[in-house]
Amino acid sequence: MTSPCEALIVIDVQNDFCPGGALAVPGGDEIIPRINALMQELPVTVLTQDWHPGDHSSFASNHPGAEPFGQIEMPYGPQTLWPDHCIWGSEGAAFHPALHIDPADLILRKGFRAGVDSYSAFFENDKVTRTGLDGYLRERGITDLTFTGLALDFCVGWSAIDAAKLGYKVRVLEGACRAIDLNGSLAAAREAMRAAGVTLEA
Ligand code: VGL
Ligand code: ZN
Repeated sequence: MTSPCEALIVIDVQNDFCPGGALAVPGGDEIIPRINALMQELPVTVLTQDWHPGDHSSFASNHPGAEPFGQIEMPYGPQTLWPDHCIWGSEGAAFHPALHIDPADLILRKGFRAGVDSYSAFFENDKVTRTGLDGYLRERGITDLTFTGLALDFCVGWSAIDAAKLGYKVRVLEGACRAIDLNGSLAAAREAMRAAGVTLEA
């Protein structure tokens, strides 16, 4: 039995993060059947969508001379630069066609302000601007969160850590996630999740 205080959070299962996409995560599409099945088991499902304007500051193409996967200093701290991805309204920003969209109660978009990235589903990368997801979940009485999706070491990890800091009981199903693993980011994310009190399950 599942309790009504539980929600499944599905992070960024979009074409650009799947094989063939602009920022493809290896095996990104392999997790979709399990996520679809989980939607039938948990009482509430939230999907997130990385959703950037073309002039987004996380795109290397908007910084002359910069390369994807490099770093820049933003007013809010260091920011990894990415290939152009998940440009709002594009096919790359659409959910992968195999992902079941209909069971979702909420679709939350993030990263739509040009000047600040948003890995976490709760806070933008400045760590203060809220997306509104915490208010939504609280108002529905949800206390326990199960995270799945892409990428484990960026948007899933940052979201899970913020959720734990906000007081939710958090588990991440690693088998229902895939990672980018840039410069040791996967090991670092696992360590940071554990330190924040996130439970990592297969
Ligand atoms: C993501 C890099 C840039 C993610 C989003 O969904 O993990 N990673 N934008
Ligand atoms: Zn992004």
